[in-house]
Amino acid sequence: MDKGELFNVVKDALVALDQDTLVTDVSEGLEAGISPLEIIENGMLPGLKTIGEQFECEEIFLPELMQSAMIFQEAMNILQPEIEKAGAMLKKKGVVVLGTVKGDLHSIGKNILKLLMEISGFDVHDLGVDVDPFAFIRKADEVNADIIALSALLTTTLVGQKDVIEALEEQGRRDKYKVMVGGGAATQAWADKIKADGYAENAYGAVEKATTLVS
Ligand code: B12
Repeated sequence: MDKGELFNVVKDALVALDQDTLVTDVSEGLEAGISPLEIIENGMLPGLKTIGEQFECEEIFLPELMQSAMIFQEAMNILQPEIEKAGAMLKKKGVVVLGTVKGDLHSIGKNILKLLMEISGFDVHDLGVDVDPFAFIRKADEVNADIIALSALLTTTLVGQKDVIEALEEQGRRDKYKVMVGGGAATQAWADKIKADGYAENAYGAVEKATTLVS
């Protein structure tokens, strides 16, 4: 199987919610020497995108959506240790406090961002999902962070990103931290509107932006 075929079977297995096939395909890809990040980027994320589209046009429903997230995580459990090995020796670039904003339970993109930031040399403190605005600021104070990174996937929770920036402004220390926003619901226009310091559409762009912000 060549790379392109492997990416397709990985995508198809995720869309079919076929955990056994997905785990086998992902393991075969690694054995064939394909980079775990490429498997995520070109196989698993396109699969998740299709699932999102199917959910939107009501071809599948919440139980399938939840199952897809669970299966995605099973495959990540195989890929993640391989990715981490590559980043273990890096010099630290900066400290990041990361989380998904209040009311929002989506974690997949945040977890990918965390992984990519860590293997790029950032020290990442992940607060998880459904995080209160003040919890971000408290953690940033505690660990002397450079960046607060806020993920939001729902249009209804996007406001949680603005809340963090406003809380910092009200405390008179907006300049203490660089605030980055992202996740499926965020856009560059939104980031500009709330005066965030950085936005990126994907995790690679986010790492580039974070690197610029700390240098
Ligand atoms: C999986 C999934 C779920 C899973 C989440 C499991 C988990 N552990 O994450 C479950 C089943 C729990 C779920 C629940 C819901 N979901 Co949902 N979900 C999805 C789905 C299919 C994939 C999301 C995902 O992981 N994408 C892949 C990741 C990699 O993308 P990402 O998060 O955008 O992250 C990338 C970038 O944005 C960036 N990034 C991420 N964070 C950050 C942060 C910063 C600072 C930066 C710079 C960059 C960055 O890097 C990442 C990698 O490149 C999407 C559809 C879609 N196309 O996105 C719907 C989707 C997000 N969900 C949706 C909805 C409606 C819901 C529910 C309300 C459904 C319901 N009726 O209950 C609930 C809400 C629950 C809640 N309170 O949060 C809608 C949102 C619509 C909207 N615009 O508001 C979507 C778009 C589906 C749709 N098309 O209708 N969901």
